[in-house]
Amino acid sequence: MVGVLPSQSGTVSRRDYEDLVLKLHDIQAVKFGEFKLKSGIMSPVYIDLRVIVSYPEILLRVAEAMWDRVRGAAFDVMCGVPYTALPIATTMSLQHGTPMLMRRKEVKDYGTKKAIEGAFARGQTCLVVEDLVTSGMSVQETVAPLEAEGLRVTDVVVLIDRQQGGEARLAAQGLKLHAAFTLSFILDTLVAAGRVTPEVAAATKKRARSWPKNAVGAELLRLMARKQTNLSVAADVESADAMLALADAVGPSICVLKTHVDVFDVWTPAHAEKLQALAAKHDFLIFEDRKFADIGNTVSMQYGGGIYRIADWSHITNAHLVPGSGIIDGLKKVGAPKGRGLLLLAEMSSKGTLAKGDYTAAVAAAAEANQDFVMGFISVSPGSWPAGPGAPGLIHMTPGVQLAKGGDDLGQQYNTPDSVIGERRSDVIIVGRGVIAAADPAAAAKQYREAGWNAYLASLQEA
Ligand code: S5P
Repeated sequence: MVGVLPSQSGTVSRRDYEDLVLKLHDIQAVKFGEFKLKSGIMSPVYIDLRVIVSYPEILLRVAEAMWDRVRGAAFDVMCGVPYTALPIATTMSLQHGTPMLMRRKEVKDYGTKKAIEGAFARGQTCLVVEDLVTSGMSVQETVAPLEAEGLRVTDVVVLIDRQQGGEARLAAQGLKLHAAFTLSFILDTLVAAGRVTPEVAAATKKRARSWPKNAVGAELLRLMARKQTNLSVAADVESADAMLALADAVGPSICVLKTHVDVFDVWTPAHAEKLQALAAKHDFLIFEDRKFADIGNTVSMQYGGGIYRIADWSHITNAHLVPGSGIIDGLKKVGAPKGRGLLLLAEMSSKGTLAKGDYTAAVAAAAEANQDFVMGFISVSPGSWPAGPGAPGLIHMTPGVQLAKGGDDLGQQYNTPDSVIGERRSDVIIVGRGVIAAADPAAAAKQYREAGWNAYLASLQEA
């Protein structure tokens, strides 16, 4: 095998790791940029490892640095998380002769449902190879189909651990994380090389801790940034089939599809599967707007079971805090092991809502205390909350949005995307009839996406 990295007693030295950090910085796989939340948070380190494929020597070093970290772990096959980690896994496979598998990002079709490609036997152990771990969510999306095929997964190797809860989250599932680098190591190395000031590095480490603690919240922010949309469409249409058709039509424009599946006369696991496939195809998250409102024990049954089995397919759901914080515990018991996120209703868009003042403040406090599972709020005017818009890292999603201010005859009140995102300081607009009642919902979604995202970018510049 090619000894690409200078090594002492067969291992990669600290110097080699530092050198590799500088090379990754040279090719801008690691750079500084900003992506802010309304509450003032940003992710100043921008890591995009896709560029590595253009630098074969660096790709080889990356693969060797990761291989070095999993020395001692036992595995029969390896599976790269699509897409960025695939060339890395391939390089590791070629260098060390360990066979590789591939997970399909979109399951091919509903007929064959082949999620894992390659030759393997049930009971074999599979190493998962990923470029970056933030919260651990995308790793989990790869582990699940591997385990469904009867493979054992015990170890995960990544190039960079962003140190935002991924290691603990994976450990809770019995997975050991091996990282070539932590974000702190990268920052320390860049400071030592004079490429980043100690002040920026310190601020970066501090800010990194304000990234959403809930995995779905973190994923939503990444998704918004890569897809350039803060539009959620409320798919309040007449049937599950119509909802699926709408999801396919507006999918390219949205970050979240919001559903009320209890308004359909038929809902089957096949509908849920098709919706999940559309979410993978178009890169959006699913939000079943169930508005739970019972004691913890009851909501855990309603969320995990029944006809709808919401926790099985919906990344996000929401709840009222009327029963007290036991409702969060009850939902978390079911949702946390499945990697789900919860929004708390802090305010409502409807006329005469009782969710205001002290109630809203109590919801903000409960969300802050439960950020591992609570990813944010349904809110209307977080910018005017007396104590500020809630803990940093929590996301605001706001319904009651149309291009013109107004309402319906049942109490709904509409504000414009500019008002909701600019003045009221929310993050995501939720639009139902503005899109679905339009003659061309796909075109309307494009329009709302543009209005929402422009308002978002404009308000970040002011912040
Ligand atoms: O306060 C609220 C909270 C929610 S989640 N007001 C709302 O309107 N919603 C939901 O947002 C509501 O259930 C519906 O699905 C959507 C608004 O739809 P539209 O047609 O009025 O835009």
